[in-house]
Amino acid sequence: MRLYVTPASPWVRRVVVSILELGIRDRFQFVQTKWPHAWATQTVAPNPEFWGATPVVRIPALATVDFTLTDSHSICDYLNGEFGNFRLLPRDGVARWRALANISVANGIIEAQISRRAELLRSEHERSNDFIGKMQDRQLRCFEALEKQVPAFGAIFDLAQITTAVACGYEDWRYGTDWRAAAPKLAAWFDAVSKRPAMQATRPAETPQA
Ligand SMILES: N[C@@H](CCC(=O)N[C@@H](CS)C(=O)NCC(=O)O)C(=O)O
Repeated sequence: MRLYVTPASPWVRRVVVSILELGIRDRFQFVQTKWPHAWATQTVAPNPEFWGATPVVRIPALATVDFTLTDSHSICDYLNGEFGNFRLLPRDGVARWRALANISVANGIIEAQISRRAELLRSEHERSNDFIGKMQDRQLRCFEALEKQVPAFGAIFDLAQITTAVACGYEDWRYGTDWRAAAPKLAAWFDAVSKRPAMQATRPAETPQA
């Protein structure tokens, strides 16, 4: 299976951490994609093979022999069901809905982080500081909400924890450490889980330019 990736993407990171945590790295060929900064506002063609693999042209995308999954949610669902015996996310029941509640908040952070990044890549005269402020406010509210959930985090580094850790890691890397004052328990938890080999192996780095 071919997984299209870049080292900067938090959406890619939640998939790759899931793969490493499940111990199934050898089943995947990682295909690096390159992106010019113009991706934020223009249609760009990172790689002809990738363009052919998905009409969405976003990463991550996973091409299997039978089908292509074109977002991190469906890929994580596939990994969890096909290879994880539902270890990353319970198949059903209240534990599933509780996990999805945290996942949706952590996803809200990542969506805001990436929207803000795209806005910051616009030229200064096009950029909306109101929009950037709105995304920052959302990120902070969501970090504060996850802070309240930390005491209930379980022993398994599941998809809710993986997605939360990826949101924390992207924030530290791209936007700095202000969130830590608003969410000190979350920050301490993140520092502990960051030592896991899967987190160490996927530390964010700038996307190669096309
Ligand atoms: N909801 C999607 C979001 C994927 C996404 O936005 N990926 C970004 C990189 S972090 C991307 O490929 N952006 C390129 C573009 O929008 O043209 C997922 O969960 O995979």
